[in-house]
Amino acid sequence: MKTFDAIIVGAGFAGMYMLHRLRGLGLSARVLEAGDGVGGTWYWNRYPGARCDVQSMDYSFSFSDELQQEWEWSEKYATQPELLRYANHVADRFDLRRDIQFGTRVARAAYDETTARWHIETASGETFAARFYIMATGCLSVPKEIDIPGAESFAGATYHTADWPRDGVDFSGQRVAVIGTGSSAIQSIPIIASQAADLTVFQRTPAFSLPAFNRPLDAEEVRSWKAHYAEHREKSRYSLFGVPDFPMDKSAHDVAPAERTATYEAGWSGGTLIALLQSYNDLLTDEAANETAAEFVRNKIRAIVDDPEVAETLCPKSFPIGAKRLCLDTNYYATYNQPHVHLVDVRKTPIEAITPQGIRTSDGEREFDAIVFATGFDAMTGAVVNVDIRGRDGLGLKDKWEAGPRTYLGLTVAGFPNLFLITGPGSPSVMSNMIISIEQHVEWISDCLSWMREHGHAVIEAESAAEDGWVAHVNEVADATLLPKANSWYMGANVPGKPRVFMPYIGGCGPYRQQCEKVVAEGYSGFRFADEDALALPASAG
Ligand code: N01
Repeated sequence: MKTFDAIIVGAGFAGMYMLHRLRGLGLSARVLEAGDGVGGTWYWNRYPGARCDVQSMDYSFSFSDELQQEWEWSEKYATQPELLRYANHVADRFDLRRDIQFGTRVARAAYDETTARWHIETASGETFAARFYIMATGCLSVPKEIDIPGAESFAGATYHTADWPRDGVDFSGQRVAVIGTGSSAIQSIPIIASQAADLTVFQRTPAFSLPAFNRPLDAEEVRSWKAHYAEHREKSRYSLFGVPDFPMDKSAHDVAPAERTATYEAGWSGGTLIALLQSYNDLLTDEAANETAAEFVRNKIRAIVDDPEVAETLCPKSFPIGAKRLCLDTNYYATYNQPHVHLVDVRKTPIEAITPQGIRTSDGEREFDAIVFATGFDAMTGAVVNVDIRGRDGLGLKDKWEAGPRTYLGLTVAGFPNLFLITGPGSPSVMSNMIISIEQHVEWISDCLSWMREHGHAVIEAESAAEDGWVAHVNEVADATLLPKANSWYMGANVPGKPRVFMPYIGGCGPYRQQCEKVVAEGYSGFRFADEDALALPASAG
């Protein structure tokens, strides 16, 4: 058995930065990564058109000024290959690879109370022991199971956007089906349409998508951005979504319709996820206000798509705008104006089965050469509970989370000493620029470990009462918004049988960061500690 101070699972942005920080503390750490390269999301999601939807200049590490000054992004929204190059550059620049073990999937992790150590076992039976066990496994890393009968019977090629072939796929001359219309589909459909002889999109729920207005970055813009990086990053850290906020001092009801439309037009033209949503301060809390923005976007869809029936099918009407993740696209709606692109509304004509030749819906069978599943992920909890994690008294994390994830600050779990989650459920994570949230969590964890060392503590565990309070707060904040109204993956609603609980923290990156800072200022309130010479934790106060 190999022994380290910390085992980190995952070599995406979170795992890489965690390793860098732990090294800075003089701790020994090993990263275990299932893939054979760094990059996490950007290692796996290689589908055509994959890009970040937070601007590249924001969607990058801020912890090293040298790094952010030297790296050159070529476009407003970087492509997957460029993001993967960036991840590799970070790994090389900080000499991370020597502590990353690739091709290693963690299967089990159990806490041993007598030694206060985690015992970790990989799928191939290799074992490790570590004082600290850190899950840096990402929020969208386990593809949802294909729940359509007959999927395995299809005679043609099948692809999942989240597990795309390395060498790419050329759909030239093929009849292609895409199932799903979330962000992955919306980014890939225009590119697949440009290759395929015929493309049919099977849509269950239309998504709201805004234009990215992607473009190359010009040198002057980059120079100016870099000159003000420090100030910009600080604004991002204390913002709602991890990028500087737009001022929101008015309700959508406070202005005349013409002014509102002009404001939405400016938001639409901004080419970002939040410009339109932050037009007014009540778009995510007031249904009537939200409807004004939703209808503005529907009218845009109606103006872009030539066939009124197709346009209406593409218009989302079953949930408030912003309650499911907004998408950002390049030519998505206009793609449906091409004669070889077809849309099937599977709410009207449900998919009955995948057959050897194609897809059968209630109105007949269509034949395909290839099917692309863009059907999403077992989000936020999937990758964590995929590992059999056992805390005190053999308690399984999967069992503890049976009715929905429970964490303190999205960082720790009562009953699981010395376990940390990076961007876990109950933290802003997917509601924010992930990199900003990753940095905040990694820094909080490394500062905590440093503080524990100074105070002679070997074990940290969240109090049950603190966890209960945090879970109640996460729910209360979510319930004050419109977000729980949608059947979204935020709610676990996309995975049959998954508990319906709003998983991320919607209170905003800045307010969340302040709460984490307050916990530290109060001497890590809500946590209890045990020292090296008395490893058993005192009884929980909760
Ligand atoms: O997955 P999704 P995704 N039959 O869950 C449909 C991030 N991301 O991979 O809504 C028919 O959004 C499903 O329908 P419904 C981003 O946070 C970021 O696209 O469940 N349809 C839906 O339309 C994003 O939100 C970027 O009714 C079925 C689609 O499949 C998250 O990842 C790019 C079905 C799944 O959409 C997930 O996005 C890509 C079935 N049986 C992703 N099962 C960036 O730009 C599912 N669907 C950074």
